[in-house]
Amino acid sequence: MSAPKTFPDGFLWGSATAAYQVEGAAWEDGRGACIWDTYARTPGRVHEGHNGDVACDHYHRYADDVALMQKLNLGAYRFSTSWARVMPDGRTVNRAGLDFYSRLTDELLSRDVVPWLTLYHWDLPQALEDAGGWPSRDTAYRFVDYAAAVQSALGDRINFWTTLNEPWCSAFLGYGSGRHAPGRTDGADALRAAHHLMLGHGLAVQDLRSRDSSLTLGLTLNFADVTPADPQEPGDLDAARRIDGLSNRYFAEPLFHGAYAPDILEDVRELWPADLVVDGDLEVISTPTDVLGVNYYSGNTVRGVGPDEAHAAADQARADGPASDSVGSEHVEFLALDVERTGMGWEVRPQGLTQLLVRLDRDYTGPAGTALYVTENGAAYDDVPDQDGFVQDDERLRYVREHLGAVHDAIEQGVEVKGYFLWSLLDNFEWAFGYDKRFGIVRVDYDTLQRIPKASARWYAEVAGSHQVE
Ligand code: NCW
Repeated sequence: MSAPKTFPDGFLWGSATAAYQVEGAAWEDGRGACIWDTYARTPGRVHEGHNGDVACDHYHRYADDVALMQKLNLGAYRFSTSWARVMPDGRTVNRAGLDFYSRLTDELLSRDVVPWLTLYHWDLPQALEDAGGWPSRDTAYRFVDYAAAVQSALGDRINFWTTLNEPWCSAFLGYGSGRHAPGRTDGADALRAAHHLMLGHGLAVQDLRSRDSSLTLGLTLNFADVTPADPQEPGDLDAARRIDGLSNRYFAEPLFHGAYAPDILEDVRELWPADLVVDGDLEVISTPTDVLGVNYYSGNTVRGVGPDEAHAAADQARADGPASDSVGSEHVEFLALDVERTGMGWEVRPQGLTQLLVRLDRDYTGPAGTALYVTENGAAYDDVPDQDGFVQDDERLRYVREHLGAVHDAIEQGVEVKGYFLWSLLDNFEWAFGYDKRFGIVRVDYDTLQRIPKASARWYAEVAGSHQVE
């Protein structure tokens, strides 16, 4: 048996959720409609027409959920606020909505769980989508007003603030491939959305900083491990460069280097709206931040394909996963290799996380003095509960153990990673997959809404309590 891996003092052990995925109470206390309410009601968009109306009912059960976190030795809870709860029309503050997050924050603090707040986890108020959504520049300014409203209610008690979760998904899945709300499919709009999300991020960071210079501010990006099918083959190397660029560097370059990378701009040249970037935008977007949240789950092996093969590859790609039919993936085939996969069909690649953290530290966060946190990692599997609802989820436990080992390897290589948030605390509404895919370390019985910790939760509680992975 190998020696236990001990994590540094102060390492934050947490779990994560998002408002639309867990809260439910979709029409209570004045909450307005968000784009996921609409998308989920559009036939054919979400598995079996599921929606977030009830979800895990966290809105009413938050006190029990926080008690459970404490029982599981969790030191931090990463949650998101629902813009449509705080501002039902995207513009006007709803006090009752803010009050929920105030109660949740107080509950967390009373149980010594550090609150980590994400302002936007994909649930744009429908009223703002109707006014143009993220492809409209005005949405970035509305986001700043929303951030300010949340800060004025909770800024006295919350230190960690991240603006956006995975803007790649909001822009490219929401406006490019249409796999996520609002389900639009226009490549140029996806690029507009991406730019305005980042602009909103930068403006919000500046505004929050001016309100309270002591806040810890940043955002969370999703990253993937992208490898060429044949590293000797120029076409495959270029396919890997392209997908790495569009998924990993698209946001990191403007944020940390104040410019879109020339090779990526070239890849999307035909779609690029000439009037998109206004003077000064990139200075705003690259406003220094304190933390970068890293969401990492998987990776892809890619192959370059000629124009003749491109159509067949595109058809295959639609079956292959989120990145494969998005903007810029033309002429790239995502290989369906016979390797270990999770219940989402995502390849299990723990070593990719070590490489990613080392690379981010070298290319972006190290020079900028920005701290790294893994803000999401975890896995969905086809859980089989016993008669009491208990799940012996050995695969998930092994997935998390291996990825924590990968984080530890990065720390041993000198990368300062300051925390890890397991996705997710609870089984929840998994977007287009509805309640069919379960990421939780705690099972939710959707008939009774009972919470039943799985084997992975018991194990993670020991890890969080001891700061050690055996
Ligand atoms: S779908 C997705 N997820 C899951 C979701 O439940 C959560 O809200 C998200 O933050 C689990 O974690 C995130 N992320 C999409 C990942 C897209 C991967 C794209 C790969 C690019 C090569």
